[in-house]
Amino acid sequence: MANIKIYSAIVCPYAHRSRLVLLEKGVEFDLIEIDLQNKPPGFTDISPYGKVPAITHDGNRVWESAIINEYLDEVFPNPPLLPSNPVDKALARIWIDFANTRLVPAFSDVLRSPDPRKQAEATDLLYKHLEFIENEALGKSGDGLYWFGENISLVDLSFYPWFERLPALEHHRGFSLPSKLTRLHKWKDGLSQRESVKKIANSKEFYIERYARFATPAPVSVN
Ligand SMILES: N[C@@H](CCC(=O)N[C@@H](CS)C(=O)NCC(=O)O)C(=O)O
Repeated sequence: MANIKIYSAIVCPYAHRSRLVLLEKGVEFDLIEIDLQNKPPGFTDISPYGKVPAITHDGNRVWESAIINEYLDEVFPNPPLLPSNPVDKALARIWIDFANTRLVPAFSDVLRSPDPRKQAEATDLLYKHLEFIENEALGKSGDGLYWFGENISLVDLSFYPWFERLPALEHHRGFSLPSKLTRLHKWKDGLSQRESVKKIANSKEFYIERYARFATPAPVSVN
């Protein structure tokens, strides 16, 4: 039995991040699928916020995907997934924060907002964030495929799950990655070919179907 357990849900992009990190590290782990609509009793003893992902390792528990990923990078240092120099390491953390506080909320609002005006605003914002990534990150990372050039990092693995889910935005909201963002296309296509990514990739049909309920929520009943 592996001494790492990851509590995950197949549809969850945050859990996807941490599973990718475990695969990139080549460590053995047990995957525990949590039904988020019907969480097992006592789940908050493992994951205090009641969310996935959470991991247990040698009797300790860690939750929050960005924190889990840094923890994994520290306890399994090979291959390293954060740059070693302090400036690039700070930059990596800034980009992961950008994913969490800017890209992901805009992605969610495009998909989930029932109000067409809010959807349009979120769409503009999402395009703006993608352009920012194209120009400020990938456009400046040299010839290598990844955020930091030749070597994959936690930044790539923190963003990728939302890019795998783009077909759901395209299908439900008509949103697609603009073709002029050539560097971002190259990054996404390159990452999709990595062994870790291929091993746990889901089809576009899977996301289209699983995200349908967020895109077309049942009407709220007013008593
Ligand atoms: N900030 C958290 C977000 C995790 C999250 O929102 N997970 C969702 C599934 S994608 C969840 O567990 N939702 C269940 C709930 O909130 O009850 C992280 O980065 O790990």
